[in-house]
Amino acid sequence: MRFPFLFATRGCRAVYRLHQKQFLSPVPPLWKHRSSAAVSTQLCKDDRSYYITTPIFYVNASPHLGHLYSAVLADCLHRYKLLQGFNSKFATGTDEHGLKIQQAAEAAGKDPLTFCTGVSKQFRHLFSSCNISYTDYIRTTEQRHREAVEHFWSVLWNKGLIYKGSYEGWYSTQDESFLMPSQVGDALDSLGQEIKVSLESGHKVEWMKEENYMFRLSAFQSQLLDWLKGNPQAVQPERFHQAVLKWLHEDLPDLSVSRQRSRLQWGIPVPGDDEQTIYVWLDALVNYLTVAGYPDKHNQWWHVARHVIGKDILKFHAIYWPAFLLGAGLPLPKVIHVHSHWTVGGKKMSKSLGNVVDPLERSQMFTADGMRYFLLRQGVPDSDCDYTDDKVAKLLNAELADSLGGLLNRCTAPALNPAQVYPSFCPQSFPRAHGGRAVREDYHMLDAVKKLPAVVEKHYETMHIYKALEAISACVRLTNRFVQRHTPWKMDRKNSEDERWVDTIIHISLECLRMYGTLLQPIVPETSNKLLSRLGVQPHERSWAALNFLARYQGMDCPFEGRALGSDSGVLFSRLEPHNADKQKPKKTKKSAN
Ligand code: ME8
Repeated sequence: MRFPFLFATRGCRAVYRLHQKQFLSPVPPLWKHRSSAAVSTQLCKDDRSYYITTPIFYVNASPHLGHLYSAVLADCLHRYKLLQGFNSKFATGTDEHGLKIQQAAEAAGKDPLTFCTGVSKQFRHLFSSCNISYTDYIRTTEQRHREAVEHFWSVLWNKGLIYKGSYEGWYSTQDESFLMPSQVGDALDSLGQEIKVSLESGHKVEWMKEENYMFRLSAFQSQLLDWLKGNPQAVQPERFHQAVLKWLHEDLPDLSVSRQRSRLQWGIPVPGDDEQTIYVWLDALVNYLTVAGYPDKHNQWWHVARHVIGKDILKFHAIYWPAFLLGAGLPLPKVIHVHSHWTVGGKKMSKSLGNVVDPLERSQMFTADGMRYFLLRQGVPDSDCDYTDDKVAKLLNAELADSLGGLLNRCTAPALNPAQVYPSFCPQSFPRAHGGRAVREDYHMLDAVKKLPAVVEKHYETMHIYKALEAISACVRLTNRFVQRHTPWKMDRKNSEDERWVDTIIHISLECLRMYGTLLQPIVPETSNKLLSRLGVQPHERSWAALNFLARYQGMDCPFEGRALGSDSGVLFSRLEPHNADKQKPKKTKKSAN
């Protein structure tokens, strides 16, 4: 028996009283340890560990564009950290318990587990189609998760942080959320009848009154404020950090953490009380610990946990979750990266409006890399973005097919590069001090590309991926202009001075392309692989540490100089027809572009 002390409600009360005193002494502020000057050996080792998660997705319906967005963001951060030599763990998965899922399974006429397995597979299929390189896929119906949740509950219980009480108030099944009266408003349903809805999500709410278990959330208000004030990077971007601070200055009542089993059967029973089911959000949040190896082996990963979440679930992650963790005596997440939402045609995606974008269909239409690039290039974490197929096609044509693809095509085409090599750089043609054949704009471009890895790193770190892509795209344009400016195709290779200059132009352009290909690996892994392979860059030469731009210009040896290019496997990225993207088969790219 795992919890002999928890088998009767009465027993529970006894344990609660026993631990009241312990609870009254403040829970040590664990987040402070991590920023303290005394860095232990263990922490030094952990410096190279990285743990990133997506929200686990509800299986009441098929995946939509927003789900893919969360997954692509986390995948990008994971791949970026791997490039930097980190030992990175990346978890995603499905949230399978709760009333909403119970009702969806009933509506589908299936038993809940069969229903969940079916939809969970759809998420997995989407993620593998889009190269989401998770290292762990968790389902909350797994036994390992049940054990973690039961253990977590028992820790909170033993510390006197959970007590039996009664809850009366509003509940939104769609959001699986309890709401304060101030968060509820009036609305009309599709039949014109008056209903109450959540002001935040617009979902219907119902009045409920139940005996259940309560978590002492109110006791954590000041510790949560201290944590946020002491860690201004804990919730990013800043506007979401401010939103959480604002909530914490309002009333923070205790939280109901169970539902009566008679209403909710599809969930983990409260240990020791079969009449109650654990609240789905407590169950779901613990998934992050389950993957880390909780309760026995989570230390390596739990110190370095980062969550990527949508703005709709901020309160659960930045208030409930840290409070549960503080209660359980565990470190808090290092960062909660929040992103905004995708709208479609200016409206929230919804089944009733019929505007839900199927990410699998779109990734077949635009390719996996195409969708990844679009979402990361256009998605702004701070504010909502609108999706249209037309925008996707235009962006991909301009930046991947024409600009990047065109540059690669120019510099590797046999007409300009007959020897099919990474040609030599000539320091006399392009001296460090001005005076050769290079002009001021060329030096400016070199400077911009040299600084690019640091710029990209800064933006990847704060999940402002679109800014990193903006910077890369601006550099690709500069390199195209550089080639355009010097018109190497007009030069005569029989003239040795001209030949050295043409080779130098191509050498520089290929070095630029090598930088872009390396930096773009977390965004468009297939396209980057194609680009780097064409340049002859070997897999072990594609890490962050290998980003040594234009070594010859610095007076050092360049390992690529004179090396044969890789084989030509066709256009880098095929063009799409903007006005009819959904019916268009990919076409060949333009030969060259700016
Ligand atoms: O909330 N645009 O699951 P969920 C961008 N199971 N992202 C969106 C989006 C949109 N329009 N709509 C949803 C749950 N998302 C819980 C999470 S975690 C312990 C439990 C993204 O299936 C966004 O990240 O409703 C959101 O937080 C996530 O999908 C939730 O999906």
